[in-house]
Amino acid sequence: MGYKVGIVGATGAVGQEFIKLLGDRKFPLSELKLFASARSAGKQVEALGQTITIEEATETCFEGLDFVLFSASGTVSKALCPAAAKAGAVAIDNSSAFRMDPDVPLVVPEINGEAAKSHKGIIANPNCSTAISLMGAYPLHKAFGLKRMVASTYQAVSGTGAEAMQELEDQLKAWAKGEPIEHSVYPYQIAFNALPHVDVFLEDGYTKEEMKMLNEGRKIMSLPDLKVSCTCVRVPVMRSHSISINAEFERPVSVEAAREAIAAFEGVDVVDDPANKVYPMPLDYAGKVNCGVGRIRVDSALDNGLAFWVVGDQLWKGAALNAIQIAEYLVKSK
Ligand code: 2RA
Repeated sequence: MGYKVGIVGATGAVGQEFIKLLGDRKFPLSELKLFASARSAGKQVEALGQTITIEEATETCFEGLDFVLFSASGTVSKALCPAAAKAGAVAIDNSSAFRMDPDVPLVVPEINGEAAKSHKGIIANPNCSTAISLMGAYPLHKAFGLKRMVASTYQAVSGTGAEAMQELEDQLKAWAKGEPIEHSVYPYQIAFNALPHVDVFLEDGYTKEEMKMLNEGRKIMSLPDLKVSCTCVRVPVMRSHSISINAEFERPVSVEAAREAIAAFEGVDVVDDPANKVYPMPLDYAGKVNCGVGRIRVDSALDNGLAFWVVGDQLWKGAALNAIQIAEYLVKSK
């Protein structure tokens, strides 16, 4: 049996990865429809061996579809996910629009896949740095009982989209030619820099991105009392996010038991032999399905503490792959 799938935001960085991954993973497709803004409507693109005309995403374009994968703005998702659900499709939304809605499951399939089955037409995909972080933190929670996390992210420009990826490339080329480096996507030049500013600042000094780690982490892991303090930093990396985590647990920890717990968890690899310079790095994880965890060590600054480093492809596990894995989970559950 094949499924009719629509993609809203088909021309964006994540939208392009949706198309690639549906093909690479041989998702059982009977029809693929591509939707974008009016500006892109009418363009023809080659996708999965067929020429597809991009349609404008409207409230009436979802009839007959089984799944609609969204990676557009929160405004677009708020307007169109309900319409997709009303048309009988399952809307899997990569924006933050519905993540904290009590009626919308927020899902990382390896962690709380079952929650996807309780959907009422919309399923939320977590924020990229949250999904990647939890691929390291959750197996350790299962082993030792997670109480508190301090996380520092090193986020790739792909998290901002294709325009930011292009800007970083242009800045590096300008530098190589000795030309002036211009910037427009971020408040400052990103090449050779690090910006402690991802998303909007809130009154308490944290950013919305930093609060996602707390709020989404609590919902996905069903840990309402989990404490998280996060600092999100944009770095001149093209595609994969990295996160440094210091975590405190209920029960005594050991590096050996931590490595075993992570190795036993689906979707994440232990990459941890620092004496031989073996640890996960963003360049190694671009285009990888799994996330990698390394630099695992006892954190003596905490009771039952572990420090570790998680790396994952922001466009894949941080966005497009996780959404498609949710659809795969529902298909397998039928
Ligand atoms: C970012 N988490 O990295 C946001 C969106 N992917 O910019």
